[in-house]
Amino acid sequence: MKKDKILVIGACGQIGVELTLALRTIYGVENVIAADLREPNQLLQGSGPYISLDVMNKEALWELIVDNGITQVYHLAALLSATGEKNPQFAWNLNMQGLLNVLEIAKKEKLSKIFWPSSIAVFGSTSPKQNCPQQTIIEPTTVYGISKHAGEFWCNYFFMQYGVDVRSLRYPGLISYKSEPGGGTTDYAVEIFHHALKNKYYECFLKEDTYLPMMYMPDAIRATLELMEAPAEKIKVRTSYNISSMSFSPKEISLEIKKHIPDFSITYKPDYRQTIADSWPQSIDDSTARNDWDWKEKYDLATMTNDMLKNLKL
Ligand code: NAD
Ligand code: AKB
Repeated sequence: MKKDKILVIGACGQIGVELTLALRTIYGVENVIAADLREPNQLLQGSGPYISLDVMNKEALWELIVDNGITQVYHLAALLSATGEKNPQFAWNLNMQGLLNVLEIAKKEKLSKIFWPSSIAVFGSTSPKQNCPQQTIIEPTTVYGISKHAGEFWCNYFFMQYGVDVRSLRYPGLISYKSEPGGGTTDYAVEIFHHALKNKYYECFLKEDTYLPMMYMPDAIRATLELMEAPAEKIKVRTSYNISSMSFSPKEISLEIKKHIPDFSITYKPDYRQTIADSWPQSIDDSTARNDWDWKEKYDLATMTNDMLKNLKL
């Protein structure tokens, strides 16, 4: 069993639940503290230590880190793209100040490693739509994207100036069955499965031909763990790595679901999230991650759909 003591902030969210459980199998249950504003998620209840924490309270965060001998932090707490647009000032404050609190404490306490996720939302409508490269024009138009773009440069700054070993991935839209998504533009790709199984019908808030980069949660968790395990000299990008596995539209995923549920139907009623989706790339070039630390996905649209339906039916 590995020796580090880990804090996961935002542990009750879509990624946090699965990441906390995965980290506990590697580092031991008692060595991974889950922290969040919310009550512990059902899957986390009784599975290990949980602490109620507001990441904006820097003193409380600092005390928690020192008192528990924390050596690594996975900082996941944020407002996502759709909810961010409803309260831009709040989203900016949480997404920026939360990260700066973590980075400042990491520097002062010489923590060994920090993980902070960025997003494909850093890209805007002036970035290439297809195979969007690691380095390109980046002009985000959502407050979420602006905060992720600024956050990437803060991570790079703390690495360059103070040697904080902070690592990051630009996750695509993540699809999972263990925990609910938390207010993003790509959430339709999770909702569609629940509605297909419950009602055999889904009204999608994006147009049928809206292609977006997506990834199944087991691949995202593995990418995170592999990035964090990689020797420091292999991590050449200290802003955030592009990672990719699949890209599809609402129409394509609905056709894939129909292979399993033949009478499933879908209609389209685009809302404000269409504008956000239209500003993002349709697919991502992640060759830098593949070259630097050997990233490779396991799931495509067909295998992800099969696994989602199988697990949601249980
Ligand atoms: P989520 O909304 O499901 O979870 C975020 C968690 O943070 C929630 O449990 C929430 O209660 C908690 N939180 C909010 N404010 C807090 C605070 N002040 N203090 C402590 N906890 C607080 O989000 P997620 O989908 O799990 O995303 C986690 C991270 O990954 C975010 O930074 C997000 O931007 C990034 N990301 C997610 C996706 C995705 O598709 N899920 C894609 C790209 C990037
Ligand atoms: C969102 O849609 O906001 C997230 C993301 C891609 O960052 N899923």
